[in-house]
Amino acid sequence: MQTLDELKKKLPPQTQVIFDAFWEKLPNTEKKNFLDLVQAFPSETNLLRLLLKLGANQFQMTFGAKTRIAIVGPANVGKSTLYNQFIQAKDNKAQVSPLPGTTRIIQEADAGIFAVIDTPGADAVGEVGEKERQTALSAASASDFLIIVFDAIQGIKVTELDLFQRLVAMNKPYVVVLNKSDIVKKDIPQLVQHTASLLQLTTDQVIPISAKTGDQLPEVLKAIAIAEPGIVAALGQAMPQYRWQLAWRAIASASSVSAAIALTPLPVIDFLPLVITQSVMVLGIARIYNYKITPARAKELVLSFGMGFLGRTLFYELSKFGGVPGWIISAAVAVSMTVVMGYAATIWFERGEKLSHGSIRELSKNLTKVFIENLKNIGKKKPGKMSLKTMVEKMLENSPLGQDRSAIEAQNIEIVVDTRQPN
Ligand SMILES: Nc1nc2c(ncn2[C@@H]2O[C@H](COP(=O)(O)OP(=O)(O)O)[C@@H](O)[C@H]2O)c(=O)[nH]1
Ligand SMILES: [Mg+2]
Repeated sequence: MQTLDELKKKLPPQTQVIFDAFWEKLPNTEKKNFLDLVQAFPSETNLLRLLLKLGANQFQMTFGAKTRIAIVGPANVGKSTLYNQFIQAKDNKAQVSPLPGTTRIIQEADAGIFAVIDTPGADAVGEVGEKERQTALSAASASDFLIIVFDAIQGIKVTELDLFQRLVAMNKPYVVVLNKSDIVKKDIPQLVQHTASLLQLTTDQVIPISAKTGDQLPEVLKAIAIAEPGIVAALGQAMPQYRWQLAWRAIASASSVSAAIALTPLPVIDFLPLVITQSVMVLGIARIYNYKITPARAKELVLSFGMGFLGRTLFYELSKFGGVPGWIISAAVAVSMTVVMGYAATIWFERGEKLSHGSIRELSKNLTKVFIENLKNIGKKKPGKMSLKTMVEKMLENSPLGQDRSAIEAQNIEIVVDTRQPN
C-alpha cells in the first residue's frame, strides 16, 4: 500500500509537475479512483517510474476533468454550423441491460461542453468595440480549450491576427481551423501553409475543414485530444457519434505504452504492468462511453479477457519460427493484446457483448502478425523505450482503424506505419 506522497516522491521532477497540475483539477470521486489504482501499483520504484512516465498522457486521458471548449472567432466564419455538427446525430445505440458492476447511463449529448463565442469584426472600433472584445475574450478564458475558427475565403487580416494573438496569450491549448474549405478554389495545402506562416504555426496546427459538409471534423477532435488529453472523456460523453475515434486515442496511447513496457526486461511478473496499463485504458474508454466503473472492476475485466495468458502463448508460438528479433515479437504481442483489449472493452460498453475467446484469439494473432511486419520496417536496431512508444503511437494514430473499426470486425487489418524516427 502506498500513499500518494510516497508515490510522488518516486517520480522524476518533470513528472511531478505534470502530476500536480492534473491532480489539482481532479474532482474528488476521480481522486479516489486514482488512489484505488495506486494501491494496485507495484512498489518497485523503477517500474513505477517507468509506468508513470510512459503513461502520463494516458492518465490525463483517463482521469482528466476538463470539460469546456470555446468555439471562438469572428462572425460568419461558421462557428454555429460547426457547433451544430458536433452536437447532432446522437448515436443512441440499442439499450442493453446494465452489466454486473457497472451502471449504464444513457445521456443525451451534453452540448454544455461547447460555448460559441462571437468576437467583434473590423468594424467594431473605439471604446465600444474594445469592450465587446474584452467580453468575448473573458468568455474564452473561462474554458479549457479553444477552437479558433477562421474563414478560408476571407482569410486572416489585421483584426483576425490581433484576435489570434490575444487568444494565444491566454496560454490555453488550442487548435486553429480554417472553415469553408469546400468552397476554396485555390490549392488547400498552399493555403494552409500560408495561414500557418501568418500565424507563426506549423502546418499541422492549422486544420482545413468544412463545417457544412462535416469534412475533417474527426481531425479536429483528434487534434483536441492530442493537445488536451484531459478533455477526451468529456468529448466522448458529449458526442456519442465520435466515441470510437476517441476510444481509439485511448487505445493508441495505451498500446504504445505497452510496446515500451515489452522492451524492458522486468524484475517482476511480466504482465503486471500491462494489466495496469490496460486497466487504465479500460477505465478511460468507460468514461468516454459514460459508463461508471471502478479501477478494481476495470482490472477484473482485463483479467477476465485472459490477455496475459493468450499473449504468452502467442509469444512462444511466434518465437519458435526464428528470424524475427525477440523485441519485435514481444512489442508486437503487447501492442496487439492491448488493441484487442481496447476493442473488446469498447464492444462491451457499447453493446454489452463479450467477444468470444475464439475471435479474440484470431484477432490477436492476425494483429500481431501485422504489427510484426510493421515493426520490422523500423529496422534491425532495437529502439529506445520512448522512441518506440512514439513510433507505435504514430503508427496507430495514422491507421484507418482509428476512423472506422469495421476492418477489425472483418479481420482485414491494415496499419499504416510512419517509420520516421522521432527527434
Ligand atoms: N460553404 C460553406 N459555408 C459555410 C460553412 N460553414 C458555415 N457556412 C455558412 O456561413 C454562414 C455563417 O455560418 P454561421 O455558422 O452562422 O457562422 P457564425 O456566425 O460564425 O456562427 C452561413 O451561411 C453558413 O451556411 C462551410 O463549411 N462551408
Ligand atoms: Mg453564430
